[in-house]
Amino acid sequence: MVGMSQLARIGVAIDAELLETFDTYIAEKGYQNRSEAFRDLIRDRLVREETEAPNKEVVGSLTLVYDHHQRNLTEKITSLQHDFHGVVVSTLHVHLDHHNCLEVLILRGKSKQVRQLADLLISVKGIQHGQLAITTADVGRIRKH
Ligand code: NI
Repeated sequence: MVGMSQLARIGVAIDAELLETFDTYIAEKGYQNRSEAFRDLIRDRLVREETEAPNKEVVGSLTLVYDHHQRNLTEKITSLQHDFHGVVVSTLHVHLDHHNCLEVLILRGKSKQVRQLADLLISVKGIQHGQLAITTADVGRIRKH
C-alpha cells in the first residue's frame, strides 16, 4: 500500500502499576500484544484531535432512538435531514417495537457541519438517546495498515 511506512521500534519507560493496569485492560479487549494496543490508542487519539478541527472532512455515524408516536418528531427529523442533504449520505431505520425506532445516519462533511446536524437532531424533543461517532476517511499518517 502506498504510504505504508517501515516499523520503528521504541522503548517506553512506564510505571509498573500503570503497565499492569494497561495489560489487564488490553487482555480484556482481546489484544494479543501491547504493540497493537499502543498503536490503536495512538491512532484513536490522533483521529480525535484531527476531527475536532471545524473544517476537517470527516465521516460519522449518528444513532438515534425515538418513539415515532411523539407529535411532529418524524417530520422534524426528516426536515432537518433535508436541510443538511449534502451531509446525510445514508440512513437505516429499524422499527424496534410498537413504539420505538432506531435510526442510524451516515454523515459526511466538515466536522462542524456533521456535529451541528447531530446536535440539532439529538436535541429534538422526543429523541430518547442519540450518539455521534466521528472518524476520518483521510487517515493519512494514522492509516491502520
Ligand atoms: Ni420505526
